[in-house]
Amino acid sequence: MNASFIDMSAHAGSSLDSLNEWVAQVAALTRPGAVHWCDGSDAENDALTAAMQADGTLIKLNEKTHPGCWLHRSDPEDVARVEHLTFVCTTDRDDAGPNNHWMAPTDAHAKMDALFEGCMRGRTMYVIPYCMGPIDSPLSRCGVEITDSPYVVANMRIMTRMGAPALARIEREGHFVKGLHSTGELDPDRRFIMHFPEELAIKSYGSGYGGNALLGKKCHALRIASHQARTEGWLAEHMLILGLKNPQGETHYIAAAFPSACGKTNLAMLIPPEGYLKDGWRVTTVGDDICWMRPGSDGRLYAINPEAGFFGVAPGTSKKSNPNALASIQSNTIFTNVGLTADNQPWWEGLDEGEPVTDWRAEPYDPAKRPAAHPNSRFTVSARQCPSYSPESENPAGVPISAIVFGGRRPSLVPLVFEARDWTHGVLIGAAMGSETTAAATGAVGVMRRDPMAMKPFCGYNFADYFSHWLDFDNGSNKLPKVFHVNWFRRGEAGDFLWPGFGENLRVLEWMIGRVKGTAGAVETPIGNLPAASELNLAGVDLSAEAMEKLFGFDQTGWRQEFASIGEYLEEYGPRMPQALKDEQRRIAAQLEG
Ligand code: OXD
Ligand code: MN
Repeated sequence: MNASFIDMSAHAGSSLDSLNEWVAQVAALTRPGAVHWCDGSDAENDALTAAMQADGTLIKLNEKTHPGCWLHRSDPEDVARVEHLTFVCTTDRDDAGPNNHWMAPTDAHAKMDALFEGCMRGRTMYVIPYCMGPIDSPLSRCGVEITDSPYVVANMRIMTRMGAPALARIEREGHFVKGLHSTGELDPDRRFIMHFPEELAIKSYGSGYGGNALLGKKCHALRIASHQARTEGWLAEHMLILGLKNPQGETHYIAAAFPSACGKTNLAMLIPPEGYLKDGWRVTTVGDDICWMRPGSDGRLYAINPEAGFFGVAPGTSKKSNPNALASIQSNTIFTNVGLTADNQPWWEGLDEGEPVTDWRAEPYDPAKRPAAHPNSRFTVSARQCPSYSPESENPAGVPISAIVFGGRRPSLVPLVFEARDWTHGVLIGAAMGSETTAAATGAVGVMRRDPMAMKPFCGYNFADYFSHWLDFDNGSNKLPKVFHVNWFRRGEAGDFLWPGFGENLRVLEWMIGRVKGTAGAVETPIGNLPAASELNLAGVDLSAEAMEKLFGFDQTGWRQEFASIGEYLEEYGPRMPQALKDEQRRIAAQLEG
């Protein structure tokens, strides 16, 4: 081992003892050639990127059009999250619940340690201290990821507050989430993502893909944090956070949960339609993927975005769908698995300009063979580069949430928007969420599945307990947000999308804030409150009669079947499922019979 890389003395004798001890244990197991403690500095990043450029891990993009941008091509078999290889390892299997793959912690440790044994020989082991959330926020939590991937280091530097300030906080607090990662051989048969919520620990082997390897993100900020949040009385959610400023100058914050690759980044960065812009409406972005929230002293829920960057899906990002994202990724961005133009610019399907000549597998572009960009190709960029970035992202107190929105890809049945009658009904709406699967995880795309609160791949414990935890927030003293459900993806008979989406979604947000303030009307139905036709501003939107009927109508027969299926789904969780949720389902199912 190259001792010159090891600077343990700097951390000796302090409350970092447990960190030093763990690092030493991991080094003894994995046998790296060198150990490097990451400080997050520019100099460190420059040295790492230069080394990655030299060995081909990173390819420099056109410096004139995309200064500071890089392309990384992953192993073709390692392009997405692997839900079938992701485990929650609790002592009692029921604590992980039917929503998770489970393995006994001792078995999981033995399996992983056998994989990690000697796996970093000849490689550098990086120790990455990071903070999820503003460095001085009581809502934030710290972790340390040990990895042998410099690509992971470079991405973690963008996605988290990484380096010296995080290490100082860990030293103060004396505790942190332990994440151990190795890319291993990138062999899908030797790939596992294991979570040990009771130990606040993660072990990930065999993948370099973001959701499997950037352990601060899905593994820590959702799976481990959801467990921590339950024990500490807060919520860790798969939600964007946006600020909506109205012409009166009031800003309302909205948190919205959609499954992976269903438009969270687009909604978080929405640019209002022309008329709304003129009137003074603005959207600011606090987060695009993860939201940690807890009740403040006034009983409202206050939210932070634990992340510092965006790991967004590239395909489909365009001037029409998301001009703010496009502007964000013109510089200092790591692109993963996109195509290239002749002059070395990144290219993906849906981009307004340019032509691909090389595809994501470094082969000449041939549309008959494969798309230029992998459908789950990504950009990693600092949130501060986004034109709609909200300085409130750094507020240690978080932002007060006025509305929570649930939504999924539902080609049929589900109208454009409806509002929950109360919190319990809102929790049921979240629990019953369904959506078509996307390329963000390996497996078939376009298959309908229940994805409660968009947390199916991310909840670190039994969904039945998770729903109970949500219900507990309604304790008589909290002033909880209003809850809504949206569906931007309703299709007509011809298969076309009926709602224009993107910037036009502001019209729906406007109605929600009207409901929060008590100024907008609604029609009551068994499934919730729908906007009265006159209450949603549709001026300038050209909707067919079919679209009007499907987007704003309520199909009682279809919903009767849907509620029967929701009832069956809740039953799958057995006696742990909270009675209040089952009662709510039965009450609405009975109304639908009428
Ligand atoms: C993501 C995902 O990368 O949900 O955010 O897969
Ligand atoms: Mn996500």
